[in-house]
Amino acid sequence: MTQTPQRDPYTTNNAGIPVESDEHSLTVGDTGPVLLQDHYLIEKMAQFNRERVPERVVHAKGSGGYGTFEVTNDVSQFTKADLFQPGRRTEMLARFSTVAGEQGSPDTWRDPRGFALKFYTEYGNYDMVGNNTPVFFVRDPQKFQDFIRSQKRRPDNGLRDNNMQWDFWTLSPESAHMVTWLMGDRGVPKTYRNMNGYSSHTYMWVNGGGERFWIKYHLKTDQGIEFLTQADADRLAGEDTDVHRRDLFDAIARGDHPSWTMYVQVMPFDDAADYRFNPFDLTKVWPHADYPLIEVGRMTLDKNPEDYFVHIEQAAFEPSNLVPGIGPSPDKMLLGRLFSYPDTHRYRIGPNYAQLPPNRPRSAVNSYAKDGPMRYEPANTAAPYAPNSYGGPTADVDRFGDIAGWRAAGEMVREAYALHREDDDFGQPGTMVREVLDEAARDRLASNITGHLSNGVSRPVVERALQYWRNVDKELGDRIAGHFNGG
Ligand code: HDE
Repeated sequence: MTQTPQRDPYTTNNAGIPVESDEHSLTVGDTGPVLLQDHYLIEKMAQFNRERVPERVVHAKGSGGYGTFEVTNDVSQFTKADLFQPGRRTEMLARFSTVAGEQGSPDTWRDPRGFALKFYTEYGNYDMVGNNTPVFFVRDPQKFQDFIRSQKRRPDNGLRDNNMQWDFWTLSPESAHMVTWLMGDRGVPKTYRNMNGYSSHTYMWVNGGGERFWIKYHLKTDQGIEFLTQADADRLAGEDTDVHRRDLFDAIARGDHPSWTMYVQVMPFDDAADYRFNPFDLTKVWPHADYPLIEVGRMTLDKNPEDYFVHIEQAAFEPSNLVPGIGPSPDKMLLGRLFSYPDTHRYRIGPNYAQLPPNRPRSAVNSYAKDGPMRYEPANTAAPYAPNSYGGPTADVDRFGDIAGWRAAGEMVREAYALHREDDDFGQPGTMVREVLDEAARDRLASNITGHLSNGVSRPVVERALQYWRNVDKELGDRIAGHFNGG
């Protein structure tokens, strides 16, 4: 029997027992059966069969790293959140992702990019789970599942299908603003380091005096915004499927630490009721002229995960992780997400996902949760219930009892936002096309749309798309129509 020379450290099985060989199974003679008592071989095969957890239903392909967030400006007049107090430095984790592609899909497919942050604060984990766009395709959580199905693979042939995408978008005119972003330069960033992040949603901030504000986060890349043309993106998809993952990992490894400056737009609480449009509508941006950017701090990523699966695949971001001083807003999409994320984690990585290394708070956890699969932190053993008279934790109502909420009353309804003067679908994307993009960016937008629409989209859906773009901007729509009508 040949053996590799002995080395230190020696291989063990999962129970720490030294193994007899890395290479040879235990058999009866050299042609004999493989023996059941080769428990190391059996452990290897069984473990291997269980290596995969389900990929994320969206945002499956991602990359990430650890870093620090440091406050650079005093925003304590707007929030008492510990991580935003002057001088604070907070450790954090970031994960960037594409949305519709699977784990092995190319990084350069046209898609929004996820921008998920987890801050390990003194008072538990704060998660800001945003995108590289300040708006989204739909404004009601009822439509999210349908939207995603139009982006993913068809049930019959397992193929992605531009016809489904345009069918859904053109029947959902609220998507126009986001589709303008997606079809423009921001739809394929050059690298993850060259894109901005946005909360997209409005959140509430509460200061030490109990005063409330509506806010939106912007994280501006310090590396500068850069994008890929469709031609370069297509080429890179073949040349290096993982080009953005590689870029982020290599940059951090060589000490070229990427950073982003965080800003907020702050809206006084009472402005919301009669602002021009519903400020909680996720398909709208707040004009900077009305609510300018206020600097908060800088996040810098300086540490690669030592194990991709442990730290990035098992990372569980959840918009419901809001710490004292930060609350939700009436944005229906955000309220839907507060349920959805913890639910998907329980399914994907198990009900005790909060104990996994990337999700474990760095502050005390004194919850009354107990048991369940793969539990390894002990429960409150003194008394597994509250209230108790055995010294178990009690909620500190004086310090943490205030609710970051708002007054709500009325009939139960199912309806769109329509109470504010500018609650429309096409106004903001039209302004973006005419006033934000320059001529060259408009050219690329028109060409990206034309290319996408020319790939398997049926004539009636193309017709609807031409009208959709004319609604955004007459000239842009006519220009795209010219291509299809031989003009
Ligand atoms: Fe997500 N989304 N989403 N989403 N999302 C998920 O959670 C969902 C939405 C975003 O790096 C899932 O852990 C619903 C908006 C990011 O791990 C899932 C709705 C924005 C990531 C889910 C939305 C996002 C996710 C899949 C509509 C930007 C990746 C796996 C109500 C503001 C986080 C998971 C990471 C992931 C649901 C809409 C961003 C299924 C129901 C809007 C960055 O729970």
